[in-house]
Amino acid sequence: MGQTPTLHMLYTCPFCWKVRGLIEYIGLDVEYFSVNGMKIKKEVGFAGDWGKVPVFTDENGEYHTDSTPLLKHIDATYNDGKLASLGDAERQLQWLEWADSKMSKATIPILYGSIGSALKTTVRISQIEKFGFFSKRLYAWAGFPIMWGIIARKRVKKDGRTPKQLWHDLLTEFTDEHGSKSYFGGDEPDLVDFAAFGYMRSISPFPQFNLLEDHAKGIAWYKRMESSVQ
Ligand SMILES: N[C@@H](CCC(=O)N[C@@H](CS)C(=O)NCC(=O)O)C(=O)O
Repeated sequence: MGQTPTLHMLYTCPFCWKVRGLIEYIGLDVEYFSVNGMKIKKEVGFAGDWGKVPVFTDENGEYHTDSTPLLKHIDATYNDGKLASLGDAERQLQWLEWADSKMSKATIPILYGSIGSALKTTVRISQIEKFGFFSKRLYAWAGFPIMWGIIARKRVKKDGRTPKQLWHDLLTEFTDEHGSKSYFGGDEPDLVDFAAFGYMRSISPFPQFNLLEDHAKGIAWYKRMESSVQ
């Protein structure tokens, strides 16, 4: 039997939510550890030089990293690889890459793409993540102009679309690929559904989530995913 598996995560980390969604879906008993966002490297120091979350530690104390390999590992080890074997393997691989390259890049613009949204996001993060007393205040007031100024504005400008339009285009592209089915995986979600769900779910604690909620097909799929993990 060994120990209960653990997942070290940040509450606002999209990569962590990809993995957590799958864990919830298959009903695996896992203990979640929220790390301090200012001390990630130290808090997951047990996993060598990786220095990022999520880190999954299995019942034998062995650690596994990187969200997409983790999705495959958890499905293979605890779910007989059922999700990986749904549908065409090549298509699944291609769309996992699509989610990791396209959707992953859309989260920062929607959260930090304007000074107003950056402020809302950092204040919310300082409320829901684990921080020390001083680092929490420092993060809320210093974090947002840094994120806004450096990364998000550059990305929004380069893309040319508003962060909302970018998300709507991605959700259209993704849900069109479902055809007449409820999920990317068909009648049931597969690993691609969990990857996309994780990216979208990481935005759900923030007020900007309402910009995604008016994508009818996207939000209908999201709600189906949400009920599948409850
Ligand atoms: N490719 C990795 C990315 C993980 C990642 O970048 N996690 C962020 C949090 S959202 C992190 O831990 N960053 C800390 C750092 O890069 O120092 C995955 O998919 O798991």
